Formats: sequence, C-alpha cells, structure tokens
Amino acid sequence: MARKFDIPVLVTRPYLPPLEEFKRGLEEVWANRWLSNNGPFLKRFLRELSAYLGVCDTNLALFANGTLALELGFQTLGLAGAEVVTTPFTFVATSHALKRIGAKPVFADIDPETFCLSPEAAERAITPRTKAIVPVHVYGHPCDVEGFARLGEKYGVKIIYDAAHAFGVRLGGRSIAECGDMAMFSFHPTKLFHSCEGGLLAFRDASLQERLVRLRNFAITGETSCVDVGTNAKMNELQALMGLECLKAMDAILASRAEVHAAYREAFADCGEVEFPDPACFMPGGEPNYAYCPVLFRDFETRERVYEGLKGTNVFARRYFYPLLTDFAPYEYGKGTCPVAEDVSRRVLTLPTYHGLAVEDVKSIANNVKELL
Ligand code: T4K
Repeated sequence: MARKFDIPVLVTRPYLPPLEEFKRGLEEVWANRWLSNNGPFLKRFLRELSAYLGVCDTNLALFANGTLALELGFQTLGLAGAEVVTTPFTFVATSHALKRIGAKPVFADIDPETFCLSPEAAERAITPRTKAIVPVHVYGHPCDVEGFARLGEKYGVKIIYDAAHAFGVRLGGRSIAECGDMAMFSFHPTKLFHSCEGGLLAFRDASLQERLVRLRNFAITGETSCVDVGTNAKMNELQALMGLECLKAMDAILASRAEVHAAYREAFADCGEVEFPDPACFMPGGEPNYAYCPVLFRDFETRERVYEGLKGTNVFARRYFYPLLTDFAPYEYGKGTCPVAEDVSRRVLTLPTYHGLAVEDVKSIANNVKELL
C-alpha cells in the first residue's frame, strides 16, 4: 500500500547549521559592520575552501552565484565569439552563461552510463572555431576527465567543467576541482553544500585570479579607474558565513547522502523496472557525493505516471533534466542531434535526496514508486 506523507517530501532540502553557531557568526558580522566587498568572512571562507579542496587559494575565486561564476570564467578565458562544445543534458544555466558572454553552445551527446558529455561525441562536434569544451559533472557523476584532457591537448581547446553538482567529489584521492582548466561549483541551497547562493571557480592558471576578482567588482581598480567591462558578482558576508558553517558539516552531509543512496539501492534491488546508475560503479576508487538520486524508467509514459502519481502521496520528485535544453527556444537549433540525451531526459526522475532523509522514508518512497509501475 502506498504511504501518503503528512508533510510534503521535496526533491531536496537545504542543510542548515546549528542556529546558535550561526548567531555567533552574525554577532561578528554586526561588530564588523562589513557586509560585502571582500570582507573578512569572504576571505576566511576562501581559505577554508582551499584547505578542504586541497587547492591553493590563489587558484580559487568566490562569486554571488554559480551562473555569474561561469559567465566570468568564460569571459576571462576569451570565449566570446567562439564555438563551445557542451551537453544539452544539464540545467539551462550552463548554456545561458555561454550565450550571455557571446559564445555559441554546440551540443554533443552524452554517455549512456554517466549521463555526462561523451568525449567521443564532443570530438565529433569540434570545428576550427571551437575554443573550449564545457562538460557537466551532472548529478555529481564525474565526466571522463582523462578523455577530455586528451581532447584539450589534441585540439588546443580549454576544458571548463560545470561542476555545479560535484562539490565533495574526489577522484584518485584528489578533489574533482583539480580537473580541467577551470571548474565551477554552485553553492545554491538545492546543492548538498551551500552558502544560500554562491559560486566558486577553481582554475589551473593562478594568473587568472586577478582578472576574475576585478571583473566580479565592476572591473574598477580604485576610486578613479575602471579597466574592463565587469559586473557585480560579489559574494556577501552573510553568504560566506553560511558557507563556513555548512563546510563544518561536510563529512556528515556526505555520509548521510551515501546512506540515503544505499537505502534506495536496497529498496529497488528486487525491482528490475527501475534502472539505478551507481556512481561507485563508474568511478572505481573515487568518492561520490550522491548529490542527486536519478533513476530511469522503461519509457516516457511510465516516468510521467510515477512523477504525477508520487505527488498524490505528497512526494515531489523532479524531472532533472527534462525538457532537454535543445527543446528550449534559444537552443532549438540543436534539436534532434543528441539521441541518448533525448532518451534519458524522457525516462529519468530524480528522487528526494538530502541530509537527514530517514531510511524509513526512503523505503516508503521506493515502495510508492513500485506501486505506480
Ligand atoms: N549548472 C548546473 C548544472 C546547475 O544545475 C545549476 C543550478 C547552475 C549551473 C547554476 O548555478 P546557480 O547559479 O544556481 O548557483 C534549481 C536551482 O535554482 C538551481 O540552482 C539548480 N542548478 C537547479 C538544478 O535546480 P529549480 O527551479 O528546480 O529550483 P526550485 O526552486 O524548484 O527548488 C528545487 C527544490 O528545492 C524544491 O522542491 C524546493 C527545494 N528548496 C529550494 C530552495 C531554493 C528548498 O527546500 N529550499 C530552498 O531554499 O532550480
């Protein structure tokens, strides 16, 4: 029998640090009377992120959100006017950021196992006008980083990862932040780690930091000079405080998500009709973050029935990422070019996953899904 939850179970719920500790931070903010523009909490947050990721703080920069981080990263790498090969199986922000700086997203298909951009498909889409490839570690599933590194070298193109979902993922004992020329992490509240809103760029070339930091502050360099066309993409002190407090809980957040994922796997073990990509299988030796819990159904009709039916039990799963980007007006020119992505987009459902979701509730959600098959 399906269980109807008393209160809505949403696809995600942000982690919140203990209120008393956050209040202690607020008292410091009040004492400082410094709310934005490279304040002490922002500097502290950057140092702590550097330690957590094992990436030098000269190779990191914080922003107001992930989308602006992407835009400024693309601008700094000179992608305006260029073609950039990317995936249609992502949130609109990835290609919006390209379009908004004047680059042309060219869509290539995804890998059927990881749902990330396929290096083989990306290679076929490269032309003399291609300056970069922007793969997405979708759901926190790592892309084939070695495959993309080879493409970067072979064609002299930049590899910029949209790692919005991938904070906390490690490969070969190192943070995924170290892969590619640049990687962007989103700290939006729907992410496993957040700073209310926020974005982080990690980049190989430390000399980019000066320009990025300038661009996020209008590209002014003092009271009387402006040297470039920048914007306001600064992270404020309250965001940085939230980030610092959440960072303390990263180990607990990752452990709790692994437990939720394992509970879903176990609950669906007897159900051949639900395909369950397990990141542990395609990243041997790696450390996944279980940012999302995507499952695949046999066809579109089944997925839609489950998605709608779950709502009747007060469970609000999401169809990340449906429709495909190439179904949206600004990107329709890519329609029909990525059959694997089209298929996955029509069959996927992301089930509720967050820190503290009880194993009993996971079992009930899985059971509700099975009742709808
Ligand atoms: N690249 C990729 C691959 C991305 O996925 C994203 C963002 C970006 C780039 C851009 O990064 P940011 O600029 O956002 O830093 C959400 C998020 O708004 C978006 O950040 C995220 N990806 C995308 C995948 O999901 P919606 O429209 O689905 O959000 P919404 O408001 O429907 O919230 C989802 C669920 O979370 C709801 O059930 C309610 C719950 N929720 C949400 C918020 C904001 C809460 O419980 N508390 C909250 O504070 O886009």
